[in-house]
Amino acid sequence: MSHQPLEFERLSPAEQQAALEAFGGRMRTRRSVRAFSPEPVPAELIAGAVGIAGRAPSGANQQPWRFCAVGDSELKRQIREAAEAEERENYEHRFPPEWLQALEPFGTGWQKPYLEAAPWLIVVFRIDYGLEDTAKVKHYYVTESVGIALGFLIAALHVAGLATLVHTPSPMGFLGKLLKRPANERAFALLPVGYPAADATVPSIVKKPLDEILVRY
Ligand code: IYR
Repeated sequence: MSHQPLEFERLSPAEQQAALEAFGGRMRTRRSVRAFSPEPVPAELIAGAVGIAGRAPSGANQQPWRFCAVGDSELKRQIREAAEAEERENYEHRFPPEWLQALEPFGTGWQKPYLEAAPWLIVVFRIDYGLEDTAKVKHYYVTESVGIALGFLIAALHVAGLATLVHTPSPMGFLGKLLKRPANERAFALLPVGYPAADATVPSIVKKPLDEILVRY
């Protein structure tokens, strides 16, 4: 593969500080939202955010991700129905008591009305192997790569003034079926995207302080 000179914007210390403060200030207000307004969101905003997610680094630059943006009401209804069937099983039978206890403060349950209320659902798929020229090509670091892209996506949507929730109904096999994805794509996360409902509430959580998450050597 040919190499080319790196384009790199060198910032002054003041610019570096200002950039972190601006982005940090925006990111500090990000919350996972579980109550959405049906207010529409232009498809271009979703496309713009997915374009940013696609800039994420990935193992061997294989970009092992697919983003399916679902705005169709009937498809959203089918996704909600299938997700609720799995989640009902989880909450009523599959989750061990410790897990239910960990979720209790968040007030989550098997009902997922946000899957129909939000104007968009972005379903993120991981592509475990390539199917170029019909031969299977192994992909490397798929979990890490798709996780990084998902982080970019959530940040991009937030700075664009949109609310998201990372929802992982489990198991998620129904998403590949409903969206008719090929066998090499496996659902990784499901993100309702839109504006929060006017009466949305969020749990009063705290993020760990810096000195607890950063160890300096
Ligand atoms: N995926 C389930 C349960 C759930 C799990 C965790 I970890 C959460 O932080 C929240 C929910 C659901 O969406 O209800």
